[in-house]
Amino acid sequence: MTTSADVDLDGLAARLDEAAVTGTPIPQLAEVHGIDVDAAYRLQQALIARRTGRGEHVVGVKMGLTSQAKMAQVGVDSPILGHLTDTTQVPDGGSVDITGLIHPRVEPEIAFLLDRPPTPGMPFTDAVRAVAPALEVIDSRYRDFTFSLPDVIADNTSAALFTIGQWQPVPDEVDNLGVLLDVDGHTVQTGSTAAILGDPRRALAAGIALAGRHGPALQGGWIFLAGAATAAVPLVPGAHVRATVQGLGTAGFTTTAGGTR
Ligand code: 0L1
Ligand code: MG
Repeated sequence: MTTSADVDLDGLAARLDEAAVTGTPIPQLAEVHGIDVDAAYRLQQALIARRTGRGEHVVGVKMGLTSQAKMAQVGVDSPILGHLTDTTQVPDGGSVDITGLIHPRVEPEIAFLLDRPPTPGMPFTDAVRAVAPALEVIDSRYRDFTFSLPDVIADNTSAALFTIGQWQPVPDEVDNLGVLLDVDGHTVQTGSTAAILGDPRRALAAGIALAGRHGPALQGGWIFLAGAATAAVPLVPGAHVRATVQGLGTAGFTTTAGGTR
């Protein structure tokens, strides 16, 4: 097996990028190429550099695998950090064509609007300007939605699409808000923000630590998607999807098999 020092990270980033662009799943990369967690974050940076080179802009970051339900669903047990870009944001109430995705799933989340570059130990209300309900669509570029920890990190933590509801003033408590995921008017998942590392503020602290170690440098005005409050559910065209977070309102979109956002 080659070591990560020998690996062509740009070449592997190109394979992951092409898988996403063409909607074609690929075999896992990490074990065969000796990619460890550190190299996987460098590979993720190379992938994002390809996309920003095409004109995408990074608008924030996302935490992944922040709940026991999600960790159990994919068999990986460590929180991870990915990038959010402008072209993957679906407006609240908008519609989005998902036919180019491979095996999309959707999950309800809570989002923070960063007020300034956060530092370790900064009080939550200094770091965060506003809070919103959110939806994330994840779509692993690997066959059968199976991967190791380095694989999923390299694949930008399966990030595909996201929607942010109306930003709200930071509430006194964010650690035990009820969360619903509705599809076509039926509640398909229920949870609590407590499922997000026990308290989504811990997800921010974990994200600050991961960003400090692996990048990117977090910026004021960026979105911080803190993680899912429930397991993710498969997403099909023609679905009306809505997340509700207690006291914060809703975020929603409709999926199509054609048309634009
Ligand atoms: O946002 C997430 O929690 C997803 C992280 C990657 C694991 C997955 O694809 O389910
Ligand atoms: Mg997520």
